[in-house]
Amino acid sequence: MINEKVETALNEQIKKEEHSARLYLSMAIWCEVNGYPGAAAFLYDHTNEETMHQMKFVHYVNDRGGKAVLFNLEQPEGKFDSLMDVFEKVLQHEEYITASINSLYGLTVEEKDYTTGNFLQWYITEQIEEESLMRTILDKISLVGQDKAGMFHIDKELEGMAKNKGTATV
Ligand code: OFO
Repeated sequence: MINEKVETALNEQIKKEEHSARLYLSMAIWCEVNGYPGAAAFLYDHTNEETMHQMKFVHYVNDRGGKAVLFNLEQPEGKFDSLMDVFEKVLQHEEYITASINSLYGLTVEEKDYTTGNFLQWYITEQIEEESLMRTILDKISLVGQDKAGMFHIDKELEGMAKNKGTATV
């Protein structure tokens, strides 16, 4: 049985993962209507990933004798200055999620809930990958600057990355 403090913190994380999905969906929509179909495909794909992250938490809380809770969510940001702005915000958001997962892990150590700590290992590894991926994309975007041909190429590359995962929804 999960303790109440850990259950509450896990439910907060469920909310954050759901917000992540909505934020990336909002970014995907912006990309799609602003001429970046590849980036849109990548972010639609990432929306699904965040929903999967949320679902893993939901099942975990319920399986441990707790109850997953859904909250009201704030409206995600929908206006961006550029593709660079979008991916800067993706990276910022992932850093925020990493900090949140780490503090959740810290709580499980404090509460001696080693089962949940073990469950969180998957997220800790996932966050390393997410941050590294977003940094790589951001570096590429910075490198091409305003160059239209370079941007077109990056957009194509992002489309390929979404399809490679096999879960693209556009
Ligand atoms: Fe759920 O990892 Fe991104 O936010």
